[in-house]
Amino acid sequence: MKGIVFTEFLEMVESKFGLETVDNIIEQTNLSSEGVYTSVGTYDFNEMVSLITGLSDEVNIPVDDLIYTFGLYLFTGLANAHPEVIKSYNSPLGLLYSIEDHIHVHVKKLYPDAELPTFKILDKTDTSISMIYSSSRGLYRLAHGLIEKAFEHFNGSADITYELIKEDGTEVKFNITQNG
Ligand code: MNH
Repeated sequence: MKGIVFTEFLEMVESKFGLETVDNIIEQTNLSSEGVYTSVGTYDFNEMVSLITGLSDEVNIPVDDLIYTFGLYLFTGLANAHPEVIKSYNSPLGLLYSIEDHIHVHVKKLYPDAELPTFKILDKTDTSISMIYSSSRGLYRLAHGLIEKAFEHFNGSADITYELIKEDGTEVKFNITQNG
C-alpha cells in the first residue's frame, strides 16, 4: 500500500483524535516501519490493518466506521496531492465514471507498484451511476467515503447505497444517485 495512504491516515488520526492517539497506536502496534512513512514509499497492507484496528481499540469506534471516515478525509488528500487529475472533471458523476479508465490509470503511471481496486460500471444516467468495486483488500467503506466526498468536492451530495456481492467485501455493488 502506498505511503500517501499511511501519511494521510496518521494526519487524520492526529486532527480528529490528537497526537497522543497517534503515538499510542504506533507504540501498541508491531510495525516493521516503526510508524515512519514517506508518501512515495510502499508498505505492507497488513500494517494499515494493524493501525486501523489499533485506532478502533483506542477510540472505541468500529473499524468499518473509521475506514469510511478515512475515505472522506483521503479524497481531499489525494486531490491536493494530484490536482491535475481532479481538474479534468466538472462533475462528480463524470469523475466516478472515469476512476477505472483514467484516474487509476494515471495513478499507476505515477506509482507503478500501486495496488488499486477495479470499478466496473453497470449503468450510468445523467443523475446516477451503478458500479461494482472489486479488490482483495475489501476496502469498500473507503470507496464509500471517497465517493461521498467526490460529491461534496463539487458542492453536491448523493444517495449512496451498497450491496455486498461477496460476504468478505471483496466485491460490492454501489448504487449512487445525485441529489438536486
Ligand atoms: Mn483511488 C487506492 C477508490 C480517486 C489514488 N482508491 C484506492 C482504494 C480505493 C480507491 C477503494 C483502496 C485500495 C483498494 O480498495 O484495493 N479512488 C477510489 C475512488 C475514487 C478514487 C472511489 C473517487 C471517488 N484515487 C482517486 C484519486 C486518486 C487516487 C483522485 C489520485 C489522484 N487510490 C489512489 C492511490 C491509492 C488509491 C494512490 C493507493 C494505492 C496503493 O496503496 O497501492
